[in-house]
Amino acid sequence: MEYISLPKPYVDVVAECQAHMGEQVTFSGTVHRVRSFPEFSFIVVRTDRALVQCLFQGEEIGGIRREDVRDAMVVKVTGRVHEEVRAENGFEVELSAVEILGKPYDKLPVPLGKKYMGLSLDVDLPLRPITLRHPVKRAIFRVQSAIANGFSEYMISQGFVHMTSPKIVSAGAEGGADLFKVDYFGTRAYLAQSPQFYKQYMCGIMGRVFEVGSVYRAERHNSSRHLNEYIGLDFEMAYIDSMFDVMAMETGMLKYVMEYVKKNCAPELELLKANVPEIGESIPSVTFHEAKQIMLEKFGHKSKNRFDLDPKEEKMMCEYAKEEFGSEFIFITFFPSEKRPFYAKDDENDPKLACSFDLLFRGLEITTGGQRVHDYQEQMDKLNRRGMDASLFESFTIMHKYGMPPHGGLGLGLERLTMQLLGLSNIREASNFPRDMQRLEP
Ligand code: AMO
Repeated sequence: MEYISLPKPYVDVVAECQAHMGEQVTFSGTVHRVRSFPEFSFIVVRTDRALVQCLFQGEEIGGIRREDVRDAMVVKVTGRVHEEVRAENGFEVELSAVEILGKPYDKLPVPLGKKYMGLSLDVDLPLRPITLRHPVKRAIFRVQSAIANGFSEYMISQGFVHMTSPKIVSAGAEGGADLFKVDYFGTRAYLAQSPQFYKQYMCGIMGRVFEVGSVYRAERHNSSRHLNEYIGLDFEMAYIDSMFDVMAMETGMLKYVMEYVKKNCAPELELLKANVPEIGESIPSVTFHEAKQIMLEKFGHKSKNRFDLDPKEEKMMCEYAKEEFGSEFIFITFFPSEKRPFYAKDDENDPKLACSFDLLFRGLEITTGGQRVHDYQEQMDKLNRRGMDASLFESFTIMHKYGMPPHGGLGLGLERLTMQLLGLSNIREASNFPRDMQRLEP
């Protein structure tokens, strides 16, 4: 029998080296780049987060020959740290021992050691287990992880409970044809289009809930803003007075997330040359109707879409928000009810409009949200008005039947937020292993 004790603390190699100048350190990583000179080589070791320059003097260290150290070898190195202003992070490690932990069996298929690899997506995506090792590529996913963590932290601080919802479901929540079918032991099932129903149920139970989870859309848009599987940052909150409470919560959350990213990802933001937006006390908001007017008056643009904004219009409204309010975000509210989902609450003053909003950021919709129908009769009437068979939605309307608080929430696409924050031109760059119409691997 053995006892397994607690783990050793995680060591940040750069901080450890900086704290031990002039002393010996040991750490592990992968050989990122080797630059050889007649008497010595610079071995740049890629750790979990940084590149560390190591100096290999002479022809051999402890049986390891200098000429044998090559790209992609996984090593454990020991050496003395000393200041070196020309090296990344301002120090260098003069090696005294090298242990080989893993080795490559072939030449790397991409130039990982270069500052920028300059790969097209067609070359990059099939090789993602390797290309994501590149410091610039992996930085995107450190930032993405921080966005999700900042989101979770803020939600928890506001009394939200972290929930999970099933991804194999019997019906779509968002309507439309973009459902992936699944054979569920001989019964037709689908991959969840959103956690919509479940977050509504849970908000009737917990009051405030959030989820970070996979969302599946079988849409056939092979566009730079659509994925067939993405990560949704969703929340739902009870006892709201209106959808404006939901929008205020999103404003607070985004402000927190941006600060969180700045605090936790400074090296990555620098590497990616990212510009984190400033969010003040509020985000400007205009109604859908006002947006159409603004586009006509300011841009001479007569919109053809009666129900939504198209991508060009989203850009226009962001340009307007930047010029008029100095904001990189803008809410659009009160969309025509007809094309908003059946669970959206209609405006009491004008039932043709839904209490539903989108949030645009740097020219792209990143969020949809709103107030939901919470009254049973109102939900049944809405289903009937739309000619939907209410009996198919009994497992949804059961919550309304037995009383629900006024509530609302939103869904934010993690990859879209990452893409806009980092100025990426294609959403696939913001998904580590993207699922699109052509891609099921890796
Ligand atoms: P909606 O369908 O607008 O709303 O989705 C919410 C947000 O999810 C992101 N998104 C996508 N990201 C990548 N690829 C896609 N194919 C894709 N589709 C959507 C967008 C979008 O704003 N249940 C509602 C939300 C709510 O009201 O709570 C919903 O799913 O960033």
